[in-house]
Amino acid sequence: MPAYPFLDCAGRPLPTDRPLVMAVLNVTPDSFSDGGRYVNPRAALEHARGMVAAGADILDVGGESTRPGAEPVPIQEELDRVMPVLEALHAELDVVLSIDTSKPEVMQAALEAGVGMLNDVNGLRSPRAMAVAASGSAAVCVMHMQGEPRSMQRRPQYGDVVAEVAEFLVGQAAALRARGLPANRIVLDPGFGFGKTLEHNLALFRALPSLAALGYPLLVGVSRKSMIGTLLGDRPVSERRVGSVAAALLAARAGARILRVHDVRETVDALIILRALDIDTFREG
Ligand code: HH2
Repeated sequence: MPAYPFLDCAGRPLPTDRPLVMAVLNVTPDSFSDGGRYVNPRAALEHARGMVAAGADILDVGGESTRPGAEPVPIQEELDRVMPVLEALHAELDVVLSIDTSKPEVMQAALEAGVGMLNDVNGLRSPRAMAVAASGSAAVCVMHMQGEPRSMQRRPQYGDVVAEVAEFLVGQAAALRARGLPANRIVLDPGFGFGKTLEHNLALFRALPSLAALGYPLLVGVSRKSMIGTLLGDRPVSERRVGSVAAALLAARAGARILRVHDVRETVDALIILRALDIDTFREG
């Protein structure tokens, strides 16, 4: 567990002593679960309002799908997708905004538009991304990915997946600290489904308590992903909601502090029940 009581998202504190809900808002034509639905800024804003009303703590806006096989999007196209939405959200909603991007140019523009978190599926591996992260005051989510979206699911291979993912995350966190980021602006994420087979994902999920003990809040994103579909007997994306909420609850119980989800109301409800009934996770003292 982190040794500090809050995460600093560009001056906005978020508590780290309870699981927070990060709502997914993809303004892309091709995301695996909500692609094409919120490309229009008005539709995106409407959906965002609903997710905030349902209890989202963070809105994670993405303009480039990272699903397996996805092709990269040019910088200007990604900016054109996300900036109008970020600006409208910032003007209207009282919630921490996160930008889901690996491009330093998009990070920079999003910081200027007031985002409180940079969420990089590439784990700040680009030195320019790291420099942008260090120049702002937003929190940073370092996610592990083996390879790149276009080819990452072809043949993922590890000796010891848990050890290798942990080593990468701790190393990137140390690099950010060396550039002056305080610990309370860093979040770690093992990156479920990013260059991982089902067995790799299961090993990482079972290791969540040890990953949560690395000294930074842990983010877990399994919502509607293929690991849920496979475990349920190859269910289509539209029928993975209950499985996703169940996995989010187990992640919370294992120490995850940010749950990245599509189904906000359902996840918030489940967390309320967990808090009320689960003496192990929420024992005082
Ligand atoms: N998963 C996705 C995208 N961004 N960021 C973090 N930190 N952790 C994740 O697990 C994660 C992420 C993929 O999900 P989604 O955004 O729904 O799909 P797509 O990449 O197709 O837009």
